[in-house]
Amino acid sequence: MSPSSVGSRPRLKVRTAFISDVHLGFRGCQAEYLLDFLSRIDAEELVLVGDIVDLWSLRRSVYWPVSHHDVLKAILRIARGGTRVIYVPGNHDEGFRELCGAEVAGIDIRRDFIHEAADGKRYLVLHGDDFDGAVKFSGLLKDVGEWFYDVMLWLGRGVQAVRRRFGFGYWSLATWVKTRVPDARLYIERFERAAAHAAARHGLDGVICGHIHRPGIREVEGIRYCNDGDWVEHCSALVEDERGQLTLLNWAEFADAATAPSAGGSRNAAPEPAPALDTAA
Ligand SMILES: [Mn+2]
Repeated sequence: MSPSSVGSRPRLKVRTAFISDVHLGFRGCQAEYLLDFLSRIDAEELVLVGDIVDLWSLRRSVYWPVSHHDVLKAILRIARGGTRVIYVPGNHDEGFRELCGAEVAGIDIRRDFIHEAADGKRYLVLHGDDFDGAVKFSGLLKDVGEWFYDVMLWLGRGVQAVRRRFGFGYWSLATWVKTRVPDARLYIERFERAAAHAAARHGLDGVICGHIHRPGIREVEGIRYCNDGDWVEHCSALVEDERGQLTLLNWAEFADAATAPSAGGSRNAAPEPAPALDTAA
């Protein structure tokens, strides 16, 4: 990964960029940060790891601001510009799974696939809802959790507006609350193990997924587990450089630092990607 400059806009050159859990059509989607990311990334391959459009939320109520539409346009523009774009639909955009195996507007749609990194390591790429059965949460907890998640995100937007006004960086109330729930940690551990086991069964070196809104890279039982996070709470992307090195980017932090250099000392330190439970998944 090497930052280069085109005019005054710095661009980030990567071999592959993985993003997921964008949730277009859902009020919690951080579309502005994502538009900034898409306009500044220079990737040979862009992988959309599911839950890009939130059909569940759109079925409840139609919410489609210009910025969400602009995200789709930006993705199509990237595909036209010569970047290979692969789309792996998730559970919130499950309707698109019918198109798996097809190519639409220059975008390859896949249920899952194997990504071979520049260092020869092979990764299973899938959204991650496949592991919900292994993680097991009761229906009631899931319903309450979904409602609670919406309320947290709504309250969080108010807090975020105040923080911005006073020059503080991005912060997620939902994440803050969930890191304090012991069950959330257990859920994440079970999910990570299930994902690692799936990669091991296929004889692969690692797994790349999303779904739980919890960015992270770690070794789980000898398997490299990578979660690219989300654009609701974290504004995170997983990127691979020319040597096959995988890194997580926190784009809210990156963009805030780039656009508000004067904020300097008043900004909070980089928020460590914190456990987040995708109860809305
Ligand atoms: Mn999901």
